[in-house]
Amino acid sequence: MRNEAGSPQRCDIFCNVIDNYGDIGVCWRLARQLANEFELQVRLWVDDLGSFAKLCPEADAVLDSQHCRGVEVRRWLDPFPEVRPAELVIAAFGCKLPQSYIEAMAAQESKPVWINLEYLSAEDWVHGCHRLPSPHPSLPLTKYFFFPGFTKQTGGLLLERDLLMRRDAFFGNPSQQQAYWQSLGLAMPEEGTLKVSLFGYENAALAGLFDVWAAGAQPVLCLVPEGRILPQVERYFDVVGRDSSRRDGDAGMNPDLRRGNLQVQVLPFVEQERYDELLWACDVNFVRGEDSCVRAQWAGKPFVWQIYPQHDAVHWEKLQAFLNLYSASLSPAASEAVQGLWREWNGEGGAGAAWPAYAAVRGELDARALVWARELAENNLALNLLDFYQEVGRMRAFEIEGQ
Ligand code: TRH
Repeated sequence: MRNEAGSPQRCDIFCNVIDNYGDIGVCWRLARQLANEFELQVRLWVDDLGSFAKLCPEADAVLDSQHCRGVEVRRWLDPFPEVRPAELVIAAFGCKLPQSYIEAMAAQESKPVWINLEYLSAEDWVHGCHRLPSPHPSLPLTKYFFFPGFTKQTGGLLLERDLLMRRDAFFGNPSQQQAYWQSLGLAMPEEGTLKVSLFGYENAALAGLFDVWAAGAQPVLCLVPEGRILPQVERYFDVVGRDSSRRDGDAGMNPDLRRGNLQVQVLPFVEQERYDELLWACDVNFVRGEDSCVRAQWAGKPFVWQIYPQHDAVHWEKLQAFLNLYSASLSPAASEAVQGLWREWNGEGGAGAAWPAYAAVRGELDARALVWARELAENNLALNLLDFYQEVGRMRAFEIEGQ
């Protein structure tokens, strides 16, 4: 908790949902953290409450205004209602704020600090753009670019105050782990079973990887949260249409999907706070997009990232930039294994061929993942945002004094 002099009291976060759950996922996480850890009054403006309700099932997607977990959640309507802007205004992922809201910001005697919170990238150019000001062309307002990232020259990553403590408590408590598996309707997996979570987009490499796991010597339990990759999983096991009673979320009604040494269990999409437990409970996590990728890093377990594909293929540069950073302190064998599997999983070709080399270096990856999480934890996005808010306040005071 910190509500010091110079800290904002109120924050407006604007979220325009483009696709999937990443945009709202990041905004919802940040909103909760600012409200619950830093005691800000947070209003989250969302244009797609249906997506929001997937992450926060207690939300009612038909309401224009509601309170969830300490956050005021508002439908982003057009025309936009007349409201008093907050002192801290966050436009997520470059979304365009309503003109009337911008004018209301400009009309405030003390101008809000307007932040453009950008997408996560490990590319070097981010260092030069983080915290850059962009003065409004006609109004007395400045917008600042704020880049999350993995190095000290960036805004860091979203990390709740108690997350790593809760994770370590889970790791150290077999009965908590057992309760978790029971909550999935599963027995605690036997010693020696490789537990994998698999959250992904459609992926041409899936069947090949499943084949390798099915034919391998080690039993693999693969947990697949319902979502875009599910139809492929069903095709692999030839269950399409056979189980017409299955509804989204009815994981318990899924047939037992097995081939060779591979068992697949489909899971319901859970509320956002509960997704971490799945990552903690597994040995290797396949993740996608932005937010689940960050959560996999906090889990301190080896992970495989399916990056959000972009039309102009710029995502390959993003992927490589992260791989360079992540594998810098790995042995050559581990670095090559990680790069091989990640490239394969992102569609470079091959299907499952890279798995054996990856499995062979898992011990090293396990150790590295924990250290990596500890290192990243030193750069906390929410704290950095609030520090930046104060810094802008000091800069403004200095400018006024100098006039
Ligand atoms: O859903 P995504 O593919 O979102 C993407 C990316 O963010 C991408 O960068 C962006 O450009 C694009 O959307 C528009 O993947 P992501 O970011 O991992 O978001 C998924 C969210 O869903 C994350 O907050 C975790 C959450 N989640 C749950 O709450 N419950 C679940 O059961 C699962 C599997 C995920």
